[in-house]
Amino acid sequence: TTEKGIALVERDKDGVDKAFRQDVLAGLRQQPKAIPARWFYDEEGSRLFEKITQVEEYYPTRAETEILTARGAEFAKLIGPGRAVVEFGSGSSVKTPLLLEAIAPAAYVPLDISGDFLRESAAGLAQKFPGLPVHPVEADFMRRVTLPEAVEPLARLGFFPGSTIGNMVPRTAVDLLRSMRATLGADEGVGDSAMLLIGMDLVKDRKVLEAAYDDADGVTGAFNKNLVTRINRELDGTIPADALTHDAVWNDRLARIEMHLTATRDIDFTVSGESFAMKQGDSIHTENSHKFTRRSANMLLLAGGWTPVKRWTDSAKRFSLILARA
Ligand code: AVJ
Repeated sequence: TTEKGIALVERDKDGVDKAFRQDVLAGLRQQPKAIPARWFYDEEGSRLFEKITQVEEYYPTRAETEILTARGAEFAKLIGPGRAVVEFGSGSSVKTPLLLEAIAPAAYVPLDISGDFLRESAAGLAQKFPGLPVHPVEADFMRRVTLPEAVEPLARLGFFPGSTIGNMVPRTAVDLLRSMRATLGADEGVGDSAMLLIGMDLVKDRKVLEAAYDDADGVTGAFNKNLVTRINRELDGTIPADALTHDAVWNDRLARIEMHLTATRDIDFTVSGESFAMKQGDSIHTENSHKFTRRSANMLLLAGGWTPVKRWTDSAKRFSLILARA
């Protein structure tokens, strides 16, 4: 954790996030080229993602919200009241209140690397739940996080909705699940009872999946291409956006949707003064979104140190929400 007001993000003298520059340059040097999906979410990227959640073809947000709305009584019974809810990533406006309303927690601890998102979501939640202590922590939840002293005596529930775990390759996902165990204090006193409620999207017809990541209105395409705009603006890039097209393809061997930016002609460009080239048909791999079966989801959780307790799906069986215990 950091002290209040101290930014976690390290910046160059020109104000650019050092990790962003490093990830982009390293990713463009690779063959095939790949940039981590976390860099989509600048202000415009976050706005476009919100827009994606309302697109007809993009079902995950609606499906998960349906589960959270319908299963409140079951959450209450299995999780119980009085816990500290630790959300990995700042709460979205809709999902978190549904959970908090259902289980009557004793505290809410949103964790996020972005202080801005954190303050926004904490303020919104505090307003909706006037009696609930909210303790935002600015931290990188990929590592173990020390929770605020005030929640030390409380049993914990980790909350990780959205199938964000699906954006990680299995090795990284397992590392994260283990970090969550450590953050929630599993194996030490009160943490013995730690639980995790996690959203995981399901394997389905490839046409449905590909449409969800390549909607007819081009919102997801704009989201993907915004990464180029961000690189050109923040890293002094000359990538010709008009020569890159949005692709979303199901990789059946690895059970994931992959998003790419594919060159429609041979191009040369520079980023932060470094030169790069792409041949027509070469791509920059910008995102993986892994999809799970009941068994693959359970196996991933078990590998990360979590025992599945109960699983819910939406009525169309598109998305799963899984409760696990440490
Ligand atoms: C951030 C995991 C919810 O993989 O579905 C949506 C991001 N990318 N459309 C996902 C995303 C393209 C998304 N999550």
